[in-house]
Amino acid sequence: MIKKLCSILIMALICVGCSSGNSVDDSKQSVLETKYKSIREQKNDIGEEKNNTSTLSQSNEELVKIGFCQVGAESGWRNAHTNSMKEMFVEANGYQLSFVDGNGDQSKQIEAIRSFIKDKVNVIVLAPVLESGWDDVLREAKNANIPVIIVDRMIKTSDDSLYTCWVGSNFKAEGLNAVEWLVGYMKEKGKENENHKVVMLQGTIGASAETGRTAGIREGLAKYGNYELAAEMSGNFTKAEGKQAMLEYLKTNKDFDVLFSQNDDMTFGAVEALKESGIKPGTDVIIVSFDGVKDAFQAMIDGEINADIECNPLQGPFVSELIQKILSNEKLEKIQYMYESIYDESVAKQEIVNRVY
Ligand code: GYE
Repeated sequence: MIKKLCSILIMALICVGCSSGNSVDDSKQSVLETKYKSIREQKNDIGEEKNNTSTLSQSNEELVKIGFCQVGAESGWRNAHTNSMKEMFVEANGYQLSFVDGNGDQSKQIEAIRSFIKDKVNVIVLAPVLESGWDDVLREAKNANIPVIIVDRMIKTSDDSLYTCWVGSNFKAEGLNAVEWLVGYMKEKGKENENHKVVMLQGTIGASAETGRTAGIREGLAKYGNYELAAEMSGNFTKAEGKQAMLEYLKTNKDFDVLFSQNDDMTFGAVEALKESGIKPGTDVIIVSFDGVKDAFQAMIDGEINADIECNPLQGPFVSELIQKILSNEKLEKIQYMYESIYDESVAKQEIVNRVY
């Protein structure tokens, strides 16, 4: 009986993320999904169904006023996140949206929250640039009885009652998964016993997407004796700064064979920097990137990126569901993780057609 249940469970896991079409290539992706699912820490993934179109039932009631303050527009991932929210929070779905682009600046975000409070919005949605420094302004929102949903990056606070709930990614699990993919890849290539020199390009220092991925990568590598984390540098999650940081490093160091780059935009910059320095990305240096935007799938097909750890930006429908629950006083999960997968060069060609961002 237990055996049967196990095989049903394995079949169910294998089906996660299956796309229609070529079954041989689908099964390669299934193997990746099954393997990494087992080291994911989260229990309550959401966002598994690609085309979740949950909307508010239309009525003549007043529109729900949402104040959404976004991090900025630093990356392809960010633009997909903004679009997912803007597509959901339209009048046809019963919403009136005030949108503020924080331009990567926490003080601008704090100012935006104060203006949302002043405007008496029904719900505040915040994608915080940094983890720390939110307590004062969130207390102001709490005193004004306005629920706050944190999205994407997480905040650090000693008082959990300052936010209603959070939707985002398990960044540490993403970092751990990146290392496990690398170790598996080296094994496949017969290089598991060689010494490897690793460079890590980090996102905005102090953002939970950076702190989580950094912690996961460090912890993952520390389990093995033959991976030296030779350098860590920030490219602030942008292509230009990623390229600049890489060029700077390459001036004095060229002897590394692995690059973890904490988002695709920085990876695109690093790929340019490596090429300009006469190093073949994807061959001389194995590159593991994060996000999984469509252009990164093309780069995997072109052999310039080896693997991509997906980070799911399509959060609008889930945030809407949470808002509905808040408005009808339903019980909700405080922490919800998005469903995410892992892709590599062996599946990129089959999977690129399924990418929606
Ligand atoms: O990886 C990066 C963006 O917080 C998960 O921020 C997000 C990260 C994403 O700039 O591309």
